[in-house]
Amino acid sequence: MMAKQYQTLGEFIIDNQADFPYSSGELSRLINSIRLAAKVVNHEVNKAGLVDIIGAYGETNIQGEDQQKLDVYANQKFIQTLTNREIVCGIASEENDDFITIAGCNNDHQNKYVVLMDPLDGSSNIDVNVSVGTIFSVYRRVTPIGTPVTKEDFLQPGNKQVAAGYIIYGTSTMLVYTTGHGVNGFTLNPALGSWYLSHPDMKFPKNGSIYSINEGNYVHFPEGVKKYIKYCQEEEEDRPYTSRYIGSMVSDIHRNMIKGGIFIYPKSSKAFNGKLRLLYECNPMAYIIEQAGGKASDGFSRIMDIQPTELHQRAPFFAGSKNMVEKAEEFMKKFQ
Ligand code: P6P
Repeated sequence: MMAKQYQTLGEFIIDNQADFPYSSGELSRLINSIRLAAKVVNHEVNKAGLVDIIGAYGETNIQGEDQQKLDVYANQKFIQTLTNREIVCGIASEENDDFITIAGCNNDHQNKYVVLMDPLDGSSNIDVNVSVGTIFSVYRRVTPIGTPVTKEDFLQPGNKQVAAGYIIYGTSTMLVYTTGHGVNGFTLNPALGSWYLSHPDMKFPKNGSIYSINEGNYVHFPEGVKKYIKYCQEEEEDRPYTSRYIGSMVSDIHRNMIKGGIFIYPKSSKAFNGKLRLLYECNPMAYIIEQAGGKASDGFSRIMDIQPTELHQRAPFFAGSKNMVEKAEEFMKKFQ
């Protein structure tokens, strides 16, 4: 029997050029550059245990977190690929204190997109062989083309994103992204170096029975979160739910998008605005989740409507199946 023929990412981009309105092909070239860098990073992630590339790099990033060598490697690869292909005019990364200006070969700043990224999210899991991910977010610049980018180009609310996606380096490597016309998932065939449309038109189940939260922080949670956790654990209706927490947000949310569920990283007495970064973790994941029919909030209002003030600011994050997020928001609004 003939093996099922899957469309490749390249074919998909050509067939869906209309997804990139007003784009002179830059956005599709941007997605192409992401997939190239992802293949290179995937190769290193998959052999991390074999070469001396794991373990702390001896530096700490702006978050005060030990930089794993793969963090640094992934950051360099994505920046290099986006820079070399003359596609973007600026990049902001979790691993860089400030944004990077890219002038283009004629030093003319003619490119119109900026990219914000977490090059290797969940990197503390690298040494224990748990899946990690890359997260990226794309905006049109808001300052005049032809001038160097400013912080204003990066401090845009998530509702202005033109594209967002993640790569999950798991049992298989997948690229999942949206350009505002739904969400599609591509699986890498490492033998061929090709990405295949394995998950067309992904939809976030409206309901689910998985809740993902680090319950080790329970005593530090707001009352509303504590009440919601107890609600998930009660023997009522379709509950108790199943608790699943990988500690790698891309993996937790990817699983929940396939099976249904809610992911919560709330504020706490230990982390007043939560831990996750608004610009390059919450917003891109929220864009994907909403495009797939799910919901993403800070427990009270839409995460993508927050007007950012700082590049590395954090936000509480409640994301996933629409009905589950709305139930959690009920508890937050009632108990704070
Ligand atoms: P905790 C990984 O470092 C990360 O940024 C997310 O991917 C993950 O969801 C979260 O932190 C885990 O944090 O405090 O539960 O270990």
